[in-house]
Amino acid sequence: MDHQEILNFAIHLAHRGGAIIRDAFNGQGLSVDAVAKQGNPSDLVTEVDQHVERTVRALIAERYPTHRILGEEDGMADGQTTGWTLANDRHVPTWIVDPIDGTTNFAQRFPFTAISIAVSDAEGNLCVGVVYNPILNELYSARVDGGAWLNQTTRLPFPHGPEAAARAPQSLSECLIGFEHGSDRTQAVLDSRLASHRRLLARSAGDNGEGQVHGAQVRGVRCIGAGSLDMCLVARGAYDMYWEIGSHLWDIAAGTVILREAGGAMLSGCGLYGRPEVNTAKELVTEAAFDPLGRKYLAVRGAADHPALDPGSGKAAMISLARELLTHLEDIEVTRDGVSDA
Ligand code: LIP
Repeated sequence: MDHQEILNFAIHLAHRGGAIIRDAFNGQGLSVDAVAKQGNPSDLVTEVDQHVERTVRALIAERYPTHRILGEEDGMADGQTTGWTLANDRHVPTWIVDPIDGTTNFAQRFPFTAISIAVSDAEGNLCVGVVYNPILNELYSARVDGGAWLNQTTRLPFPHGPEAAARAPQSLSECLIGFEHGSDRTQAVLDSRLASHRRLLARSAGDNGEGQVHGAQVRGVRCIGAGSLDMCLVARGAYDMYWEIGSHLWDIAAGTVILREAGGAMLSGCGLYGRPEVNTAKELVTEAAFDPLGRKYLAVRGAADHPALDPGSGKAAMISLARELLTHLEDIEVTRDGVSDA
């Protein structure tokens, strides 16, 4: 597979879909009116999501008729609803399309919304990713071994280069964290997420007058409502990490390629709070343990190596901080993508 050719076509698709999104956003095309998916008012779809996905699918099928396509709105092109894998015995690439990530933002005309397109090879390796915010005209793109780019001209992370690259923070109190609340508002899930959110913000140690607190006291938490753009903010180096349980492959697939090419890492976001038996199990929080279909995600930015330490020390320090972050976050049970109807 020619990664550059696929990337060029993915960028073309992102511009085609992005133009439809921008026109609707500006009141010049389809309606931004949203309806609730499966009766959940926190999970929206618009006619623009559907039109963009259909347009992108048709263009891919015309150019690469044998390739598999997996989209947020219509699932697998061949109708397969369970048993999804990226690796496949047809030996063909898989396109992973989120026509509009951040649909709530789009419907509200809040300008953080994007089309996200990724490609994995037949062995299941994510190798091309494009995330395009057509409202702010920011296009993030990457292919394996080609670096990650903003608008095809600015290398990520930003600023780039050995002198400019950011060092690893010394503690969680120096970290800015992307955190999404997702669309599952059932009480147990919401309680768990809010408890995790609170623990991230709470003072790191000591008595707050109402008893002992043991939070992470991170520098700040942001919820922008679009997982693909959260991923790109980590790739840029604007966020130190982004955590979410419950989002889907199409929210993070393109961002995974962009983040890795920017020197960062994707890890399992499985929460470790209240699970002392696994708090020290380093094998749980490694790049190798990341499951793209697992719906538990922790994205970590790259970091410059410490001058006195071995190459790779910057990334290792970030992964170590990521493990510590997970000890403040509760796990939430979710069903893997493609195990039941998505
Ligand atoms: C949304 C994400 C958001 C996440 C939601 C949902 P959609 O995607 O980007 O960050 O919290 O669970 O997946 O539905 O707007 O494409």
